Formats: sequence, structure tokens, C-alpha cells
Amino acid sequence: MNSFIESQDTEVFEALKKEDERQESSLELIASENFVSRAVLEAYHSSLTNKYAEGYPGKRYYNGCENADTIEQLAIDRAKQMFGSTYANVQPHSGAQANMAVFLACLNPGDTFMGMNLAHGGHLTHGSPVNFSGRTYKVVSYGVRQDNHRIDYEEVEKLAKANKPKLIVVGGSAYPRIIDFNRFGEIAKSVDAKLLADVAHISGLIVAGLHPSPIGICDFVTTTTHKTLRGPRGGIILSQSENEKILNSRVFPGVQGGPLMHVIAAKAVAFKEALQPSFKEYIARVIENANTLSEVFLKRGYRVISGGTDNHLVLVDVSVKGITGLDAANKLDEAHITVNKNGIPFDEKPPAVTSGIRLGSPALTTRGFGKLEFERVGQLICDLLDNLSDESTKIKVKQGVKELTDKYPMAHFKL
Ligand code: DSN
Repeated sequence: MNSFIESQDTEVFEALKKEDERQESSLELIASENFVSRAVLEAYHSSLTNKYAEGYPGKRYYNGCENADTIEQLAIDRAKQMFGSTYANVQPHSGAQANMAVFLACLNPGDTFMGMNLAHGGHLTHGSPVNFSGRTYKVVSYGVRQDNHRIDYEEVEKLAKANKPKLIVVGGSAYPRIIDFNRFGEIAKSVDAKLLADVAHISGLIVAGLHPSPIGICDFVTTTTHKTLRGPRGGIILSQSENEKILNSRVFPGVQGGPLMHVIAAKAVAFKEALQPSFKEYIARVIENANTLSEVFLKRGYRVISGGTDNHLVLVDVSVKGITGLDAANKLDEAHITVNKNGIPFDEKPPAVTSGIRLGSPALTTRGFGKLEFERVGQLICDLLDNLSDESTKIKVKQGVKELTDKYPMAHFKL
């Protein structure tokens, strides 16, 4: 870390240093996190943080935007190339703001839209009553089937026919299976609804060609850039060129003011990385590693939601061992294993407690972990959860974590 901060602001320096150490010494298994490359970090740390560039390349409200224009155009072109789309907007500060811009483009307050229930793996912005989406629009939620935890496509169709939504949102933050975009396309078409795929979690898999793409099926596609896509925190929107005018205006000035140009520079760098053949190899390992993790849980007697995974995440029901998601996540944290508690479909426990934990393979795969290491990670987690009150197990697990993290140092992810 740049130690100049140390001489200027010791409090922030100390906390940043500790965060570096935390990332170095723990097993990062939050499914929505990743480690960006040094090149992405450098772009993020650039002087573009100083620049206001309201507007779009060639049409700015401020002067001095020539370099911002070059960089934003590169990010746009690379985003289009990655997804094979004819339109991209790289300005959304987050996935939530990307979704908000799409909603503004196709809904009026009070209009009906459909989204996946948050408790079944959806997302806050897909209609949660505590989010703008649930407060502004009439929401009809669909979910997964109780018998197999797959999206209940028949229910989606029935609800769409009964409620005639103007927009259907597909995608989620805790859905471990392949999404059938074609099926959603047919349903949306049959009720004349627009279709938005929020692929925040699986965009890296789509770019790598290892999950079906919604491009050409859905009217709008949004994603964050910091999950499997391995870029800086932020969002983007993809669509067809005929939607350029409305989508651009809904992002700016509809939702946002000045774009974060340093973040857009970092997005451009990450997109170039994602266009390399090595990215496809990385994503293949991400999927294989999540599968290894899932297999360990199954062998050790845990219930894995949907019976396994097709992507980068695994949702585990820990209640079968008499513990809550909250306790499991906190105890793992004490042993330097970072996961999040997560509701499981039809969970009887409240969201602040939950019966499950969500784990993902993207970050540790970036760090270099392969099948053997993920097998060990899974065993360490199960050892700890099976013996929560045993101090000697905790010591052994911590030692195992240290061996793994020491073997894969993070020096090359730092400036
Ligand atoms: N908070 C993100 C996640 O963890 O999946 C979704 O926005």
C-alpha cells in the first residue's frame, strides 16, 4: 500500500493496512467479491478521480474531457465486444443504479413489474418492499420450486399472464443454477412485457461463454463489474443501439450526475482482461472449484440448495446440523473464513438469522486456489461447523487457513 498516506493520515492508514492484512490472511468466500489485478487497481487510483465529465464521449458539459472521452469510449467498445451487444453504458455507479435507470426507461410509478423473490435468491432491486423498486412500482414476485429449488417457470408464466407486467426481471444474487433466458423471453413476449436480465453474479460466466447469454433475448442486460467479471465496483447496462437515447438519458441525468471516470478507466482495463483467452480458463476453474466445494458439503451431510451448483456459488443449509446461518458465518469469521449468512428458499428463520450460508469461488480462484485447495477449504469449513464448541478444532482450522493463505500470497494484487 502507498505509505505516503501514513505521513498524512495515520488513522486511515492503519485501517487500510489492517484491511490488506485481513484480505491476505483470510479465505475470501463471499460469492460477490473478487480480487482485481494491479492494472485495474492502478487505473482506479488514477488522477481521473479529479475529473467531472457529465455527459457522454464527445458530448460533455465540461471542458478538459478529451482523455475521459478516450477512456470511456474504450470501456464502451470493450463492453460491447465482451457481450456481443450493440449498446453499452458504462457509467452506472453500481448494479442498483443500472437497474434503476432501466426501470426509469420502461416503467412509470405504480406500474407492475415482476422479479424474483429476494428470499428465493433474487435481489433487493427486484422488488423488495424496503427498496425503491418495491416502493415505487407494483411488484409481483416469483420464486423457485420447493422440490428442486429451480426457478418455477410455470409459476412465472402464470403470474405474467394474470398480472400483465410491463417489465419482467430475471436474475438474482443467490441462485446457483443456469437460467433459461429463452424461456423468460417466450413468457415476456407472450404478455408484451419488456425483459431485463440482471446478470450481476454470472456476467463473467457469460463473457467466458460458460453460461448462456441473455443478449439478443432480453431487451436490457445489467451487471455489476466487480463480481465474476473481476473489475472495479460499479455497474453497466447493455442493450440494442435503438435504446441508446432513452437509456443514456435515464442514467444521466435521470439517476446520476458526474460519472466516476477513474472507475470507468478501471472498468476499461478489466474488460480488456476479460477479453483474453486466460479469462475463459479462469472462469472454467471458478465453476469447477464451486462444484468441488459443493461436493464436500454433500459428502459431509449438509444440504446444498438445489443439490449442487452450475455456477460460481454454493448455498448451504446449515440448519441440518442444528445451527443458524448467523452463527455459522460468525464462527467461520473467527477462524478467518469469510462467508455470508444467507436465507434459503422457504427459510423459516428471519433474514438477520437465516438457515444458510452462501459461498463463492471467484476470489480464491483468482488467488490461485485449485481443486485440491478447495477440497481442503470445504473440509476445514465442515470441521469447524461440525465442532462449533471445540477449541482445539478451531485452532486446527485456523492453522489450515494459514497454510493455505501463506501458500498463495497476494503481493501481486497490490500497488
Ligand atoms: N450485495 C450483492 C451480493 O452480495 O450478491 C448483491 O448486490
